[in-house]
Formats: sequence, structure tokens, C-alpha cells
Amino acid sequence: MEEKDKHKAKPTHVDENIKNKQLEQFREDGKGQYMTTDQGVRVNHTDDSLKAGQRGPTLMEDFHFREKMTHFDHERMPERAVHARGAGAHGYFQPYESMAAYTKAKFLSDRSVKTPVFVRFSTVAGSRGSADTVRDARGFATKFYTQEGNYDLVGNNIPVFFIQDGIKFPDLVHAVKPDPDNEIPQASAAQDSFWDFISLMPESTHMIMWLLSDRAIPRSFRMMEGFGVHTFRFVNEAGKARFVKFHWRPVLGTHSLVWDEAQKLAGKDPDWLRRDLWDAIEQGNYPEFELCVQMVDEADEFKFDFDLLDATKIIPEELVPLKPIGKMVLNRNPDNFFAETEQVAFHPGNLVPGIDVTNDPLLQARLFSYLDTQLNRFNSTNFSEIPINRPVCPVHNFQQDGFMRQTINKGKVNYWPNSLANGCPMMAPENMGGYVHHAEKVEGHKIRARSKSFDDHYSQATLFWNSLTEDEKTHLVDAARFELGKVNTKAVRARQLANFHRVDPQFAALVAAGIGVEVPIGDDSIPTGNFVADDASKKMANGQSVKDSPAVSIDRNKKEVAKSRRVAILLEDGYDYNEVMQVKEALEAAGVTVEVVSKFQGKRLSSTGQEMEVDKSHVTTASIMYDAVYIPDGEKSVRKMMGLGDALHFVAEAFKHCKPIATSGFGINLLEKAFVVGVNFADKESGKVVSHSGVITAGANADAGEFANMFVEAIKKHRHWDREKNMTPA
Ligand code: HDD
Repeated sequence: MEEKDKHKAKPTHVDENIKNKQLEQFREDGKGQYMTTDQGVRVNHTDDSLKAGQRGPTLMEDFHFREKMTHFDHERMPERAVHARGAGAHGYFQPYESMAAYTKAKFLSDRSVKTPVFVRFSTVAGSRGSADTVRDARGFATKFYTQEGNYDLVGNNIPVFFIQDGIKFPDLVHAVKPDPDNEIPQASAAQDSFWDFISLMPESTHMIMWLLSDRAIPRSFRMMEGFGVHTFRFVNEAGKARFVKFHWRPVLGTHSLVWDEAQKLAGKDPDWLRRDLWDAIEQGNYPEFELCVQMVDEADEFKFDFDLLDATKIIPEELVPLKPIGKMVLNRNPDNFFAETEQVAFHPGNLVPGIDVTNDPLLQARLFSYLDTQLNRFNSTNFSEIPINRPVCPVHNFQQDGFMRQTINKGKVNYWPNSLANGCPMMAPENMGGYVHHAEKVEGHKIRARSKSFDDHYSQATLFWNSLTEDEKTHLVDAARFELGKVNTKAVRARQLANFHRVDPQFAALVAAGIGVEVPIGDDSIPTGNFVADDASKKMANGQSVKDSPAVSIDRNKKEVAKSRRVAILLEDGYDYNEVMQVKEALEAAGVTVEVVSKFQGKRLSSTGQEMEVDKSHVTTASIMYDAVYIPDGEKSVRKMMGLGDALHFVAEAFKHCKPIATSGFGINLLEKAFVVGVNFADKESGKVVSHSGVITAGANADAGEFANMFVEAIKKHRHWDREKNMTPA
């Protein structure tokens, strides 16, 4: 340890760029440089191997060939066992106020401190090359590079989990991953083995309700919530502990795709979420998330009618409100996917003083699994020395050797205690930042069992169902019909219906009607949760609960933001240039990205002779890649599109997916031809603008400014679900 580091409490001031500066030492850029071998020898020729004669065999002595080929042959590392597909971004976190009263974590205690972060968003089930928009939970893992060491918050976009004890995790993952015999299906839970397992595991029912909801098909990584899921602990300087749940809230609000759209995107742009994140950051639309906490006094541990240690339960926000404590801004894309996003290694056990774990048996298992899995991925314990994983504070210990060791530890002393190195590196007392585990009193008999206080598997699943809007319920039923409809074994479908029946009989009946199986009412082969109470569950018997939790519904908490939405302007030669310019200006002023879409790429001529560059042709894009569509007036342009199947499909599909559509004057004819039904249009020649169900139509003589503003308002509302009632009668 350097003299200057000695006897110092850890500094609280942080340079927000400290991680970036650290990474800079490892960046490589060959611009203007000669190519070299790994040994730094300049390469003279890399297109042909060294041969014995022009048509002869390659020579062993060709060190350049052997080095290049060997490096290529060893490029892959094992993908993550779960969450294999992901996308990362750098940024910073800054607290709103000091949380010192609750936690001694320095990065939460000073509002002037900006802590660098790296976030990795992911799907769970699919392989590294699978599609982004599948129905799945999304990982939301954040590494805070604090001055007290790395803190990892490894969460998901769903606040509960499938299982209560981590020992079931291998079974869960085996069930959801492709089957072992034929490796089918990829990145999909719609399969016999998953539902076989789930239907036998009633504790999964609450999570399943979330998984079947729109939460599982997010519109963007920037538009989803994140949850720490488990109950953790905050501990303050005085040693007082509180239970805490972590939530990330997206500043843009929570928004989803439509299932039909999600499936099509998986084919047309499997990188949809990854690309969206990358593009938004490149455009300066930095994703922002508020960190919120729910805190519960230790004395209130048994205040609720569920166990705080049970990861299949939420603490309804109506019982314990969220306290926003800071904001995270993601403002920089990685330089290298593999070096950063692939090699980043998270671990829920990466904790800093002031944050501690609880006895949640799911969390306890994770505390083992993550370090273990990194050893498999990296084949070495030295992965924490890789640039993306390095802490920004000093690391001093007697860990040594192993594959790819980077640190050059000096001196003879590699053990503790020692006197030859003056007892260094030394132990840090608590007031010098030493991590001290919360001294929770624990006693008990060794027992391979679960607390009875974990046995209520249905109340919160019902609470979730009851808290959704009618539109959200419809989507959930459709999702269940899709997932179970793909299960070949009827007995499995029926068993899951029995679970659903316990959530809500009407819900089960609706699902049953779509999958050709009766709800097996009276089937008592599945445990119901009526168990003999033990101590913990007795204490909770009269605990607080709620019957409705509006906070879990996306629809009830919709944020009306147009910023960073994508709008397609559909046109051909002969469009109304002035109108397009006015609408485009209004959209861009609202932070919306616009792209001109036409049959072919190139330039399109307006009715008054101006030219516009086409961004995408019908073969290179589709309505599913936009949040809204605008068709400018202009008889020639519209007439051409009325004869183009692709243009008609574009409009019809956007309508089906409940997206805002705007047109004026002659453009209304295109809507009529594209089967935009159940919507009132403006009179084509009038000066009026009509907004109905997210379809904005203006007469030929209407004010373009008013028209554009009403379109922006419809975009802010995102999806106009009321259309679905006309399109898909129950
Ligand atoms: Fe996990 C990865 C989130 C339960 C074992 N998990 C992983 C990642 C996230 C989560 C976001 C990806 C991290 C990254 O981007 O590199 N996992 C969760 C959440 C859980 C959860 C929110 C429940 C509350 N996980 C869980 C259990 C176990 C694991 C119960 C095992 C006992 N998870 C793993 C793993 C992974 C992983 C196999 C794969 C790659 C990795 O760890 O680094 O160890």
C-alpha cells in the first residue's frame, strides 16, 4: 500500500469520468498505424500464407499465419447460462439527496457525487444470437463503480421471480431453455417442458401473470422498469438496519410492444432493442432512470400478509410508497461489445458498506451462483482485473496467480498476518470503510424445508390481475392462449388452467375458451396453500394487504412523452411539400425522429417541385419499426400508394397495432382503402381536424399547425387500445 493511502477513510469525491479514464488506457485504435503481429512486429503481407512454392503447402514457420489463425480459433468464450443476449451502456448515477440517515453507502450519501455505472440489459432464455423482442423477462444489471468498491444491482424488469428457493433454478432454466434432444424452441417459453414445470410449481403463478402481461415485451430497454426483486438491507453509520427494495423507474415511462409486432420484429430486426438503445445514445437521447426505494423498519418485518423474504411477492406501493433517491443517465455506448458488454461480470454479492443481503433463499443461492458462473465463463479467477470489471478504487490483497493474472504484486509477503510488510495491507476498521456484515441474530435447526409463510401462491397473482385495465387483461388472456396453445400435452394445459382458476375463475375460463381444454375445477392434485401455520406465518396472519394495486398496471401509469419516438412519413411523388415541412418541424420540435418511407430509395418530387430524400424503402423497413405514421396530402402521391400493397399494408398494420396515424385531405382515401375502420374522419375538403382513437385526419383546408399538434398529442398517448375492440371481438 502506498504511504498516501494509509489511514485514510475512503474519499467521497468522485470524478464522474474516472471509469472512462481508466478504460482509456486499454483502448486501441489502428488509425494511421502499421499492422503488427501480437508481438509488435510490423506485418508486410497478410493476404497469402507462406508456402513452399506458389502452389505448395503452407510452412509451419509462418508465425504470422499461425498466430492469426490461432487467435481466431479461440475467439469464443462460453455464453452466459441465462441472460446470454444483452446490450450495455455507460453512464453515471447521482443521488437527489443524502441517504446517510438510512445507509452509509458513500455513493448514496452525497448529492454532488456522480458515480460511473455500466448497465447491461438482457433477455433471459435466448442464446446470444436470439431475437430481442421475444416474450421474456428482461435483465437490468447495474455496476456502480463506487469509491468503496463495485456495487452490483442485478435486477429484472419484473419485480418477482418464478421460484422461492434458488435450488430450483437449474430446473427452471432447464425447463425454459430449448429441449435437450433437439434444441427447440429458441428463446421461447411456449413449449411443453416449460409449462409442465410451471404448472407443477404454483409458486411461479404470480411471476407467470407478469410474464404474460405486456411487461414481457418492452418497447425499449429505455422504457421499462427495473427491480432488485429481493428484499435487501440498508445499514446506516449507527448500525441501524432497514429492509429495502430497489426500483428503477424510466423517465420516458413504461411502454410495450404488441405481440404480433414483437414476433414480426424478431424476424425483420432481431436487434430491435439493442439498436434502439445504441441509436438513442448516439442521438443524445440519453436513457434516464430514477432509482427509488421502499424501506421497511426491521420492527415491521411481519407487518404484511406476505413474507419479505419471499421473492415471489411485491410490497404493494400502496402499502409502502416509493422514495425516489437519485437518477441514472446512460450517455455513452461501449467501444467494444466483447470487451465490455460480453465480459462484464455481475454478482449480487458485490456489495459496499451500507448495503447488505437478507435470508431470502433465492438471493442466498444467487450469492453462490454468480461467482461460480464467472469462473466457467472466464476460466480464471482473474476476471475482476479485466478493464470493464476493475473497480475504480485501489485493490490490495494477497490473491495471486491463476490464468491471465495482470497485477504485478511486489515483494515477498503474500500472507496475512505478517510482520515483514508491517502488517500490510491491513484490515480496515468499520469507521475506515471496512465491510462489516449486519449482525443479524440467527438460530435454528438444520432443515431442508421452506417456511410456511411462503405458502400463499395466489393472492398476489390475483392482486395483479385485479389491478390491470380491461385492455391489459385482454392482452394477458391472448398471451396465455398463445403460450398454452403451443403446448401439445393437453394435461399440462389443463393443470395450468387449474392454477389460473385459483387466480381468477373468469380469467381461467377466458384462457380455456381459446385452447380447447376445460378448466379442471375441483382438481386437488395441486397444493392450494392451506398449510398449518408456523411462527412466521402466524405473525403475518392479520398482516396488511391490499385488494388493488394500480401501480402494477402500465396503462394506469402511462407517461405521455413523445421524445425519441419514431415516425414514418409515407409518400410518393406529388406530396404536399409545405404540409410535410410543417408537420416534420413540429414533430422534431417534440423530439421525435422522422424517416421518409417510399417504394424506392432516392429522391421524391413534391407537387410543387421540391425534392426530398427517402430514408427507407418498403423492402428495407416496415410499420413495426415506427411508433406512428404520417401520410401527407397530395393526390398524385396518395393515388400511387392506394395501388401499392406495401403502402396499404403499412397503414393497416400500424392501425392494427394501435399506433397513431395522421393524414390530411386526399390522404383520407388511403386510410379508407387500408381498412381503417370504426374511426371518424374529418370531411376531406373541410378546414377541420378530427382526432379519434389516435387517428388524426384534417380536411384539405385545415390548419397544418393544429393538425401537427394534435398528431404530437396522439403520439404522446402511444397506443390507442380502444381500436382493438372493433378489430378483435371477444
Ligand atoms: Fe440471475 C445472470 C437477474 C435469479 C443465476 N441474472 C443474471 C443477469 C441478470 C440476472 C440481470 C444477467 C447479468 C449480466 O447482464 O451479465 N437472476 C436475476 C434476477 C433474479 C435471478 C433478478 C431473481 C431475483 N439467477 C437467479 C438465481 C440464480 C441465478 C436464483 C441461481 C441460483 N443469473 C444466474 C447466473 C447468471 C445470471 C447463472 C448467468 C450469467 C451470470 O450469472 O453472470 O449465475
